[in-house]
Amino acid sequence: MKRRTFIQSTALAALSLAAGGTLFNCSGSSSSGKKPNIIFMMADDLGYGHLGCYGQEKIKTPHIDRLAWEGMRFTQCYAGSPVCAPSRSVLMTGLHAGHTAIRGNYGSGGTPIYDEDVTVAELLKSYGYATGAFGKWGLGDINTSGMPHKQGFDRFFGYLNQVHAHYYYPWFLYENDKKYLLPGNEGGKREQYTPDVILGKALEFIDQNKEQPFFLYLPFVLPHVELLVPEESFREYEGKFPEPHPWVDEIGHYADQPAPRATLAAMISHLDRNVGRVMAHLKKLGLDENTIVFFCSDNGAQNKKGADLHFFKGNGELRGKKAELYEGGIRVPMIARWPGKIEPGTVSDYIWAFQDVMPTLTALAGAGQPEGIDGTSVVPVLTGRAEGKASHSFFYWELEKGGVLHQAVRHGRWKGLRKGISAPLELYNLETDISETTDVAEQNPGIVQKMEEYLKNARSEPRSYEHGAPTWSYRKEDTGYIR
Ligand SMILES: [Ca+2]
Repeated sequence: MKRRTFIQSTALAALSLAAGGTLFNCSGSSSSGKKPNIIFMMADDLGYGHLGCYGQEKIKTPHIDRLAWEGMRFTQCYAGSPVCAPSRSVLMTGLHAGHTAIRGNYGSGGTPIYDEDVTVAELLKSYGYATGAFGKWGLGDINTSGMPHKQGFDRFFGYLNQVHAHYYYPWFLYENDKKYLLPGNEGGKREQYTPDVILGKALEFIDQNKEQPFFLYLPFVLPHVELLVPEESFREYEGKFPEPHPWVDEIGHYADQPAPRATLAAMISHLDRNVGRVMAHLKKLGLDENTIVFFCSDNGAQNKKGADLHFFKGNGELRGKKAELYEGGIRVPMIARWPGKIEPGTVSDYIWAFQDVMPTLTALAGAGQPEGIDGTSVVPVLTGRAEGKASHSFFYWELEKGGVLHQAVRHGRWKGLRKGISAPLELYNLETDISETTDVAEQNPGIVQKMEEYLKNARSEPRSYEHGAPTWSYRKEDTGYIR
């Protein structure tokens, strides 16, 4: 049974949820028509340094930069995890990496969240929002409890299985629980670039729901590991950079790429144009003023398949990358734009993380703080009324790597990290050492002790998972590629 309820002012919605009855708009307020639309855009593996507004010099991202100029750009916002599935799990559940349902990129990419898990979409739906998710889901494959339309989304279009989302030219996607065929990609053809197909469906969702408040979740599949982009986008960067590392995929999982640098840059600029298309669509429909738009990434940039993290400074000055708990794995771009409510051109060093997204979005919808979660609303920060420097005294991340539990803590200016529960804690002062170059644990035994105390109770054991049989495989007929 779904069990998440709100602490304040939402008794009716809570009752409705608890009773498992029909969910309805029960705000009882005549102002319900003025609830802001919420668009939450999230790139995949886009690093802290990949955007112009975060210091990128080689890749053009004018539309996202414009969001930052017109809104608030955060310099210390953190993803839920350094990898895809748990980061999305934190985002959807409001529980941090030591409590949330999915703790790693398991198995075949389709490990589901359960019926008992309550998502932000379910809460917003109970508050009268139309809900849609378009892109890479990653929290439950076909015929599992984790499918988005069983987790609060009225409409879903895209990839259910996150390994399926490794491919930009597959021969099918899913529309709710139905296969949606892409004949232009059959037999190895590359005619239907899924980021654009998915965006088209998302714009339709906006059209269909323009008269009522909607929550549009856009987990983009760009610029994740495979390096492929349509020809017209590639041309913008063709020959612009030396290409000393053409990518040949030895196991044949990802496509080969002779010009990885130009392709990665083109993919990020392509993503940027798609963000621009969403914003232009909002303006065209007159929804621009009453819509709050977020843009972020699910984890730090990676360095595989010729993505050339160092050439582009994809994670800026941050140490590490995707799948690591150093800042490069978890600190991500985060921008919020809301005309008339968020002061344009603001840069905030407020510290917050993905577990805060659920309560932030429910607060925007006029609901109170959901009970039993780890997050807290940052709406007061967005509207310039916040006190304090962080949403929490302690932030927590974990990721099991090779059977060893890696953990990280942020406490004020301090960042702690250990590779194994019995391993010594590394300590960094992020105020003076954003690149985590110098371990200062020895000089600060009091901070180390405080963090180790916190870590004793920071997490619960993950529950058992039903990974299920893979519905996705690496067969060539599935990828649609001819190699
Ligand atoms: Ca990712």
